[in-house]
Amino acid sequence: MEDTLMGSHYDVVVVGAGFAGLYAVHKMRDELGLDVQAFEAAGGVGGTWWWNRYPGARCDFESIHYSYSFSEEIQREWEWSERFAGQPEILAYLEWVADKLDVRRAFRFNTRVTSTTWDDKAARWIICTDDGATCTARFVVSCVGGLSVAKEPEFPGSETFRGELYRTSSWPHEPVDLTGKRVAVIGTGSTGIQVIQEIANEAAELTVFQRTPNFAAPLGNEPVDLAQRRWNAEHHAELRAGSRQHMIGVPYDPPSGPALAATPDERRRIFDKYWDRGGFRLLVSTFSDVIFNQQANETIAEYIRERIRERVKDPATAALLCPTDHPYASKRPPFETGYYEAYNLPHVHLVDVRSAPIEAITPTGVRTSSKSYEFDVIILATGFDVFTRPLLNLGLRGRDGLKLEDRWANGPTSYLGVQIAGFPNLFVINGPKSAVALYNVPLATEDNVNFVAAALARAIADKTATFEATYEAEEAWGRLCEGILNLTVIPHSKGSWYMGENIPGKARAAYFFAGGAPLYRAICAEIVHVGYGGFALDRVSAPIPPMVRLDPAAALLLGSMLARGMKPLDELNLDEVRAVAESLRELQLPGPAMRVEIVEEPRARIYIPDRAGPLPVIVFYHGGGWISGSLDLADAPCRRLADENGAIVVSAHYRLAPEHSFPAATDDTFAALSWVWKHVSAYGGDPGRIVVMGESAGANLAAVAAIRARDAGIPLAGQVLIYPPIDPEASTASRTEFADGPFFTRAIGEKMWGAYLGGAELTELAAPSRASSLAGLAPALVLTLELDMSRDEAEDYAGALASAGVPVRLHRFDGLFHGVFNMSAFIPRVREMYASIGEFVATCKEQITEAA
Ligand code: N01
Repeated sequence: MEDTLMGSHYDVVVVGAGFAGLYAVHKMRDELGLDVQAFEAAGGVGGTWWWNRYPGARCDFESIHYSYSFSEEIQREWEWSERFAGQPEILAYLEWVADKLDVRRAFRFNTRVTSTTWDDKAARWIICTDDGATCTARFVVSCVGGLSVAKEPEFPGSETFRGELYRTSSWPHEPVDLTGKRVAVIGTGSTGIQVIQEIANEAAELTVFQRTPNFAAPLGNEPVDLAQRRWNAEHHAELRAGSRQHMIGVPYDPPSGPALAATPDERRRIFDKYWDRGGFRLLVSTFSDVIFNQQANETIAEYIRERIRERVKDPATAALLCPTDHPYASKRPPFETGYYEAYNLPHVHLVDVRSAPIEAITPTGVRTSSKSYEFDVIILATGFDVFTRPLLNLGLRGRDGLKLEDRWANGPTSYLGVQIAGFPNLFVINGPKSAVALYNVPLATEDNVNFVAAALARAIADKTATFEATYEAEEAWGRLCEGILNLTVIPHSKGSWYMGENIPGKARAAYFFAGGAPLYRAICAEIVHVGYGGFALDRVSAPIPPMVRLDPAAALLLGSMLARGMKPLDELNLDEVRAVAESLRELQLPGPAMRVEIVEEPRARIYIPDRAGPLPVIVFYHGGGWISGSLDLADAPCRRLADENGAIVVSAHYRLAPEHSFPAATDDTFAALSWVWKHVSAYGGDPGRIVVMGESAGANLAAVAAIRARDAGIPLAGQVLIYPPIDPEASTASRTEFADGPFFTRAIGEKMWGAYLGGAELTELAAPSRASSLAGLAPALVLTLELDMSRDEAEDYAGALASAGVPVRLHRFDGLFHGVFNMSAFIPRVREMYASIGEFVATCKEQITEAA
C-alpha cells in the first residue's frame, strides 16, 4: 500500500475521518472534482465516535440537530432511535453516511500523519505518515478535531497498575465487564459524568475521584417511537429551520430577557421549565445575562445547587457535588441522567481530590495525599489537550521552516479558526478560535468545510498558488475572540479547557470564538463578499473587513440582533424602520430621574437637573435618518446628558419625512433653538451658554442649526455633532468601505436622504458643508466612528470647520458602528462618547465665562 502512495501528488490531503473529514472529502472530491487523499489514525470512520466507546457515551445536542444538514436524502433516510443518540448509533450513522457518499475509499486508515512540511518553491505540502509513506498536496485540510488527543494525567504510575486501566477516549472495542469489580473513575467532566451514571449499577464498588464539581443538568433523553422517528426524518427541514441563526446552532427558544430584571418567582418558573426540557436549553433559553453577568449567573448557579441538594440524600456528599468556585457555563456544561442519584447508592463513593490530590497510580490502585485505595479497574476520564495538540501532532512546518509550536508558544492564533498565518494552503476545520465550542458541531463543521471549499474553488479558478491568512487579520481576530470572551463569565472558570487551563503549562488564552453562530457566519460571509478580506492570495492581501474590527461588545450586540432575525435596515419598510428606531430604547442605559417640563409649541421636553443655575443648555436633536426617531428615543440620553453635564437639556421635536420632507426638520429644529434662546432662562438655563447637539441625522440638523444661528445672530457656545451625515453626494472611502454596514448601510442612508430631501435642491440647509462660509461658527466637537460610512464626510466637515477658523475637536472611536450612541446598555464604550461630550461642554462653559 505504501508503494501506491509514495511520491504521489494530490490536490488535497484531508486528515481525519470524523464528521468533518467525511464531509470534506465528499465536498472536495465529489463537488469540486479534486484529487483527494485522506488519512485517519483510527481503523475506521467516526472520529470522536470511533474512539470514545466508553459506557454511556452519547451526544448532548438532540440527534435530529446533531447530524449533517447538507443532504436532503441523508436526513430523510436516517431515523434516530433516541432523542440524544448513544455512541454506537452515532458511529453507525457516520459509517452509513461514509458508505452512502462512498468516501471510505479516499481514506487510508490506521495511518497517522507525522509531519506536514511546506515547500515554498513548489507551493505544496509534503506529508509523511507513520508507515513511512510520503506524498504531496497543494492543499491540506485538517479535520483532526479539537477534542481528539487525551490529556496526559499529572500523576505517575499508570503503567504499574496490575488491574485493568482504561482511558475513556480509547476505550476497547470488545465489551468491558465491570460486574463484581471495584472500579475507580477519575474525572467528573462531561465524560466522567456519563460513565459514572452508566456503570454505577454494574460495578460492585464505584469510587469517584472528583477535583472540581460540575454543574450538571438533566439531558432529557428518551427513546423515540417508530412513528415519531419517521416523522422526524420526513420533517427534518421544518425541525431544523433557522438552526444556524440561533446562537448555538439549534432552534431553541430565545431567552426571556435578563435574569436580574425578573422576580425570584419568575426566575424559578423559567429555570424549572427549561430544566425539565433538558439539555442546553437551560443555558440558552432561560435568561440573556447568565453568561455575561456574574450576579445573574449566580441565580442559575444557585438554582442548580438547590436541585443537586434535593437529589443527593447525604448532605455532606451533596455539598461536595455543588460547585462553588466557578460560574455556571464558564466550563463547558455537562448533562446527566441519574448522575446525582448514583451517589445515593451505598456502593458509590465520592472522594474529594481537591483537598487531598491524587499522587500516583500504584500497582494496586490510587494513592492520594491522604490515603491509598485498592481497585480492580481504573477509568481515566481526565479530559483532552484541546484544539492545539491535535494540530501540533501533525508536525507542521510552514513558510521558512516555521514550526507551529513556535508560532503558538504564547497560545493559539488563527483567522476564523480556519487558517494560521505562516501556513499557506493549510485549512483547519473547527480549529482554535473557531466557533465550534459553542456551536452545534455538525453545522459548525459544514460551515467551515463550505467556507474552505469555496476558498479552494476560488484559488483553483484564479490559478492562485498560495492562499493564507495575514498576520494582521489573525491579530484582529484574536483581539475580537479575546474581547468577546472577556465580556462573558468564561474567563472566571478555573482549570477549564475553554481557556487552555486544564493542561499544566499550556498558555491561558481565548481558544474559541464565543460570539455565537449567527455572528460567526455573518463575519465569514462578509469576508467572502469582500474578496477574502484578511487573506492573502499569492501574497496580495485583501483588507480586513469591518466586522473583524468590531469592538467586542458591539460585535456581540450585532450577533444577538442577527440571532433575533434582524433584517438589513434597507430591506425594511417605513413602519419597520420606525419600529427598529424605537426598539433601540431597549438598548439604552436608563436615564436618571429628574424634573421634566413639557413644552407644546415648539414641541420639546426640558430636562432640568437639580442644580443651582443658571445652567448651561444643550439643545438636542434625536437621530433616525429624518424618517424615524422620537423624543422618547432621546429620553434616556437627554437625562444622562443633563445629569452628567449639570445642564438643562432641551430635546426638540421635529417633523419627520417622508410625510414632511425638507425643509420641515431644519425649520423645526432651528425654531426650537430660537425659542430656547429666548425662553430658557425661565427654566434656569443660561441663554449665553447654549450648545446645540444631535445624533446622526439629528447631528446634521444641529450642524445646520449652528449655521442658521450664526446668520440669525443667536450666540452658541458650541455644537456637538455625533456621527453626522453631512452630504448625500459625498464620495468618500468610508462610504464604499462600510456600504454594507455593520448595521447601517449605504442603501438605507440613501433612502433616508431621499425621503428627507423629497427632491428638493441640495443647499447648505441640508448639506452644511455647502455653506458659502463656515467662519464664525460655534466651536465644534465632532464624534465619528471607525466603522461608519458617514465617517469621512463628518471628518472632512470637521477639517473644513477648522480651516475656516472654528475651534474643532475631532474624536474618532475605533470598532464602533453608526447608531451606537443609543446602545449604551450593551456597548460600554459609549460612555467614552459621553465623557468626550462632558469635557467639551465644560470647555464651552469656560470659554463663555472667560468671554463674559
Ligand atoms: O474532560 P474535562 P471531558 N486529578 O476536561 C479531571 C466533550 N464531551 O472528557 O475540573 C484529578 O471536561 C478534571 O478535574 P478539574 C465536551 O465538550 C461531550 O469530561 O480539572 N482530576 C475534570 O473533572 C466536554 O467538555 C460529551 O478539577 C483531574 C475531568 O478530569 C469535553 O468533551 C461527552 C485531573 C476532565 O474533564 C471534555 O470532557 C463527553 C487530576 N490530575 C465529552 N486531571 C457529550 O455529551 C483532570 N481531572 C456530547
